[in-house]
Amino acid sequence: MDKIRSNTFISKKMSYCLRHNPQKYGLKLDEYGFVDLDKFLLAMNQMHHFKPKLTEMRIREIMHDSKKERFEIKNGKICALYGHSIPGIIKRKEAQPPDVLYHGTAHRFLKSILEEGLLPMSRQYVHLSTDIEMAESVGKRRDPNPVILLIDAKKAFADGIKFYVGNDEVWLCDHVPSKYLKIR
Ligand code: HQG
Repeated sequence: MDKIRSNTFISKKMSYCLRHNPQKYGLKLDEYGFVDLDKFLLAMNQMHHFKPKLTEMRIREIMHDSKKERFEIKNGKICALYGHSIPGIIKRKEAQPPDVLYHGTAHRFLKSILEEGLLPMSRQYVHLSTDIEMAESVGKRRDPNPVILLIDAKKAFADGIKFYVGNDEVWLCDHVPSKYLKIR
């Protein structure tokens, strides 16, 4: 297995555990989505029998090599920065977003999005990007020629809609009503 493939493989297992199913690994996330790194490593190795064993150094290497900032390690703990679907809501820090944010999606979702606004669907939050390129790559997961929506985050924030920090490029929101959306 080449390195990129194995990075992706490990990263996907980490995301699955930290975003969607820590329980399956015998782990419980705290209210901000963190879990003790030692426990995480033990559980990941027990479940997947990684060879060589998954270590903190290997995880840091994967994080460093990735284009996306998916995880954070802090005070001996690790968390996923976005993408959660577990039942208990993971708290994120509220902050003032950039004036404009972007969301890439499939044409087939457009009608419903323009009616209902952007909804979290199976995740805990709506995911918004700080730049068009990122929104495009997110949208391409579902449509080879995705629709890019511009979000008037300045107005939405001024109107009291809450925004939360994912990482430097990903912002989170509970719901974006369609009046703040414009098709690029
Ligand atoms: C759509 C990946 C119908 C929404 C990505 C999206 C991102 C609606 C889909 C991150 C709707 C949900 C998140 C409505 C929203 N009607 N469809 N009212 N509101 N949708 O995967 O934002 O690589 O849960 O447009 O790259 O695509 O895994 O969200 O198409 O950063 O780290 O419902 O996950 O990151 O899809 O992706 P998702 P997303 P990783």
